[in-house]
Amino acid sequence: MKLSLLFVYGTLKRNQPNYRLLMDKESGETTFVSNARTVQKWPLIIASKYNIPYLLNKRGFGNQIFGELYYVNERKLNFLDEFEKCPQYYDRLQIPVYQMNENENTCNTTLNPWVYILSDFKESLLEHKMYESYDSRGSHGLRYVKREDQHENYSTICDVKYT
Ligand code: PCA
Repeated sequence: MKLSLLFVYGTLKRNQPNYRLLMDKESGETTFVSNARTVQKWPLIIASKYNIPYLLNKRGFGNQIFGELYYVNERKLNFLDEFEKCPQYYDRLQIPVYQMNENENTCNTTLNPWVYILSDFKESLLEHKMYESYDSRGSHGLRYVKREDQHENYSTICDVKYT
């Protein structure tokens, strides 16, 4: 069985709104590996009318991002690609991350997990506040609008991407 390593930084993290979809056995298998932090800086912003977190494909801007590493099987990866509308919306790229140990220290081991990232984004998104870690209930007050509550006929794509 082929397993892929995935770095999640947004709503798929533990205690975040879409975590149950990551863990749901119905759509495939997921195993937690460790916490992790990106080796390079990336812009992590919250945008669109639904307050969605995005990692923008502009390396060297923003912060080294904290997230979580999981092994997922092919079924789960296909499910998540569909959920994240990849590749129409997000791209899935491999980027280097440092693994973190139980004491939250970064280790020297670098891995190259997959990550959902936004390319062809509107330049104005770079003016948004950039975070180093995402929490839907953070002091920013930008509450994530659950997928069920997002209007089906409205495409967030036009909010954030050049199409
Ligand atoms: N879900 C994916 C990408 C952004 C999001 O909300 C994640 O948590 O990594």
